[in-house]
Amino acid sequence: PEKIKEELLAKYPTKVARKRAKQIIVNKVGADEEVPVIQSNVRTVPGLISQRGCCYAGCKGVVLGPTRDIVNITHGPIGCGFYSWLTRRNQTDPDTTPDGHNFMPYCFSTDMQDQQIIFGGEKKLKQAIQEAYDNFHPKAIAVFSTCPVGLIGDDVHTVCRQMKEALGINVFGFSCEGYKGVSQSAGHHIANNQIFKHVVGLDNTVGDGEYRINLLGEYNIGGDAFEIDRIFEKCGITVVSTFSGNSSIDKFANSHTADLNLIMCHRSINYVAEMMETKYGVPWIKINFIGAEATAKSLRKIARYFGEQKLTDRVEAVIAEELPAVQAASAEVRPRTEGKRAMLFVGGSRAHHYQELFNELGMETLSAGYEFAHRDDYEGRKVLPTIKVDADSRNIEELEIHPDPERYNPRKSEEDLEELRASGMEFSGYEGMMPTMKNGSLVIDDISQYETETIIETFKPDIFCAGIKEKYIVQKHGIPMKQLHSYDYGGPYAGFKGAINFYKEIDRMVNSKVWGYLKAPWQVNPELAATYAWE
Ligand code: CFM
Ligand code: HCA
Repeated sequence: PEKIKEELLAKYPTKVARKRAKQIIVNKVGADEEVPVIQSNVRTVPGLISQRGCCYAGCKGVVLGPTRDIVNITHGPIGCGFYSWLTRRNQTDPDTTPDGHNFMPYCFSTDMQDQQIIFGGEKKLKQAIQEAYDNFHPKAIAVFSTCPVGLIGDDVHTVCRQMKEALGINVFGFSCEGYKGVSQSAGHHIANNQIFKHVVGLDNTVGDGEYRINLLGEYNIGGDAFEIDRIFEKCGITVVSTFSGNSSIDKFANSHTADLNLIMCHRSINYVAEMMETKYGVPWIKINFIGAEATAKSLRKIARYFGEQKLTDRVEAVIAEELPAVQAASAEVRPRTEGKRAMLFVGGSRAHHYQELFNELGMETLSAGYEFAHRDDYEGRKVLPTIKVDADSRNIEELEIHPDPERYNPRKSEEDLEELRASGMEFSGYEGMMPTMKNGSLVIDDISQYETETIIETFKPDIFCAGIKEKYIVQKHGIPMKQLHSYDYGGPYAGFKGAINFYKEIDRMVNSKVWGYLKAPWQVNPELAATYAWE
């Protein structure tokens, strides 16, 4: 692997090579090994073709996009709103109750034009909020800033405050201009801050349910949250809110009344979990519902937290009921998937979580990386104190949160927590991706297209997982490509039923003969081959 690393860097100019060398890491794990440091959450080198998106995408598209009953208005040129409209396949319940709303089928934008760029866009934004209110009478309206908003200096927060007063509904804005921060990750943080400031805590009603949890960082792509909800319901676990798959604003408002936060995608939502713990005393644990074994493990962890035999028994019964179908499906495909090799390059958590599902298929992950995650997602949260804060991260507001004078209520006593910790339960912890990967595997942060093609040519993996921009490049190398963002047209892949879906899909893909027949025209007719010379 060290040689491949050298090869990856060889064609870069010295300065670029030096930077990329810190982001392309040969993994080291073992009893007396420290997981190596990987540079991440830093600017992409201009000119490298990155997989990344922008801050606006992380805020509007990822965190708030799946909430059905907020009118989410993109303040900016129409393309930003249009591209972030349902391309992520976040599903929702239509909510046909009398006071339910579902704005998912709509794309709201101020459709900013030259006129606004020159004279300012606040007036048009105000009109858009009024128009949305008149037409839909929503419970809440949120405004998302795109790059030009910050450049021309529109004050979306003042506009929102004025319209909140005028309309008497919750109206709040996000300064999530695309260029803020180095990737989508900045947008997650901004989204977390504003939703915590403007929504969480507004409704103090404690609802029914003995075991009340929030599921944080699950966005219901391809129906994943539906499958997880099905399992929770069977177990008798009450989901107070999901951030933000299949969500509604009322659920966010009430989320601080839950007794435990479960973090699925650590990267996108750890801020809400931390703030909720500080202000309201709700502890959080990391769970993962990608992979049948991981699902069973996560359910047991939840049962252990609540510490009641009744729940433990029920969870065990559900696992016993669900696992046989999963095991039958994996036994069916495993002779055909065993020993195959995968590569995973996805945003900030799936490159880690999906290794579980590949393990269940007997497949090894040769190389993996995140688009925009931070060192804690790679090396574990224990490195948090050593992460350097640079100008780009300082750019994102860090809210100062204090215990709520009335509502702070630690859910477990210090002794209970100690006892749980002693039994192996980790609170506020995430071990990260690298400690779970093999020694010698290549971990690459913010991979470029050049690096993608080079590792494909070198390793010829049996499957490559990434996003839409990578899909056809990979396929042209004759390698099957699975989108782990949108799931292509498939899913759910979470939970028990999801695992079965995934096994079947990967079996179909890695055993399809079509890729072996694929030859580019210049491979069949050498006279079409040409080499460009530019030196
Ligand atoms: Fe979390 Fe996500 Fe992901 Fe993410 Fe994303 Fe996504 Fe992703 Mo695309 S919140 S980090 S910003 S798990 S949209 S549902 S698939 S890159 S790995
Ligand atoms: C985003 C959304 C995205 C893009 C996926 C892709 C998603 O980052 O803005 O590149 O295919 O999951 O839809 O990550």
